[in-house]
Amino acid sequence: MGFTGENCDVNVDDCNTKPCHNNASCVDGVNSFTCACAKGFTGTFCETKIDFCKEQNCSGKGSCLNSPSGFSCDCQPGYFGELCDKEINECDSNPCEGDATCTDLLNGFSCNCKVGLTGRFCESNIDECESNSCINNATCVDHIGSYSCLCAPGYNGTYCENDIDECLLSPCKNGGTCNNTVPGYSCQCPKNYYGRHCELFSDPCVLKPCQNQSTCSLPSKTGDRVCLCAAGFTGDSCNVEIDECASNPCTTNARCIDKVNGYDCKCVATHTGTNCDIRKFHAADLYSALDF
Ligand SMILES: [Ca+2]
Ligand SMILES: [Ca+2]
Ligand SMILES: [Ca+2]
Repeated sequence: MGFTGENCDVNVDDCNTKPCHNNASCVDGVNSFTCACAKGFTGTFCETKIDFCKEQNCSGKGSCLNSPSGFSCDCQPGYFGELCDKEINECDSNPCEGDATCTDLLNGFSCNCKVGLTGRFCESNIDECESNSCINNATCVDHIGSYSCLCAPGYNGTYCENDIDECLLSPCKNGGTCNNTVPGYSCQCPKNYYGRHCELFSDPCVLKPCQNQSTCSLPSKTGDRVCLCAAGFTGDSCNVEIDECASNPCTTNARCIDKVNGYDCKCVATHTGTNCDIRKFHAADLYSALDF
């Protein structure tokens, strides 16, 4: 059996009928054959597919998949490992922002946000300025968990509720009077001073108000200029020439002629002297004196 030929010396090829299945290779024997199965198959004719998943449930967290050389587990979300026996820690990738506390969940995580932050990842800064108590045209500045007020000029305080008394810093120069206003302040300047802080001086003598070679000065605290008149003049601006004849200095019917800082007396014929008060010597007088 198993041989053929005239001398029965030719081995019959028992593989001739292709008895092996599933890509197995057939090895011819003497009146027999052997199937060398491809991976994943078994049985005399390699007719049976091996079920590697038969006793494998992937820890109950995945489904088993057969492959030619074994099995693999397709894990449910949240699990990993060859047998899906490990749970993924979703906090390992640090998904939470802003110093939040991460809690690992099955196939997920939750972020416990710090005060002032919100969102799945605590990525959103809550706008505390949406309802704020800043007043007097202040600007609200949002922070994390709080806000602050940026005051308009002239105000201070947490909510800009206070008017600043700028006068405490004596901003007005040159004797100006400070008035605290809400907001701000103002300076009431003394005479001849101007500008927001009375820092500018306007010299009234610059306009040359004093006439007739008089001297302009500012001696008084009231800021009024004074004209120091040259001899012979008077008046606030020295514009009045004094009439020295007004006091009738000339006697004996003399005519008075007013001059600057003085006068002339035009004496009648019988008199002389500055004020015509000296009677001239006259022959008639002599005769009169010698009236004997
Ligand atoms: Ca997890
Ligand atoms: Ca905020
Ligand atoms: Ca003020």
